[in-house]
Amino acid sequence: MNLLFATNNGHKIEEVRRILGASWKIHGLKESGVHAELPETGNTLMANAIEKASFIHDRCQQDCFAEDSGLEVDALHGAPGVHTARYAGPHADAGANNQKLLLALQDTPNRVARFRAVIALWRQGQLHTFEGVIEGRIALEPAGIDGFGYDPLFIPEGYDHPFAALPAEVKSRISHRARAVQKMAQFLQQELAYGME
Ligand code: ITT
Repeated sequence: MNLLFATNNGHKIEEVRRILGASWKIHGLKESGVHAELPETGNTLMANAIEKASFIHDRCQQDCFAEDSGLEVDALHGAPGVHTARYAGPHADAGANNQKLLLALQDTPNRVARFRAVIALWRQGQLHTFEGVIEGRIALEPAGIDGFGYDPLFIPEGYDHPFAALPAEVKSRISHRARAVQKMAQFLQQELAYGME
């Protein structure tokens, strides 16, 4: 199945391809010739996912999905949440974001956090949403080189190392993104199965 993924984040595309396997053809915006800044003006991940998917759906007149994700830290009352990408400033890179997070938690024994992803899918004129969550905690210092964003700091529940230091296969199976994508894939597979009856 071919799917247009309304994102400019190459790491997300790579991960979704790994999660879904070769029978799904995931096309990012740039490789589809769509050069667009995606609007993200909402106050929730859901609102932003819908805004991004709808923006590309309107513009390209074709089925597509978008994903908005964020890190929620209990000791920071759910921050950075919807501001996760820009936690240390509008053009902050992952290193600056990670440093700011470590600083914010430096005197805090409570390291509990979770990643949440919301997918909005436009399919045959209808909007569908899917959510995935992974519980975990924030490490005391960064480790590992895989992944992106906060992966050097986020230790998923049941593991002793952050995503960036775990095999990519683990993240593809249990991450917030994996859980949301698996729900979307199940929905599309069911839809295809009904369509073939
Ligand atoms: P698009 O809007 O183009 O999809 P983006 O990077 O701006 O790309 P988001 O607005 O959803 O995406 O920002 C989510 C941020 O949350 C992302 O930039 C990372 O900093 C962080 N993040 C999300 N998922 C992550 C993951 O699996 N591992 C590490 N950090 C993650």
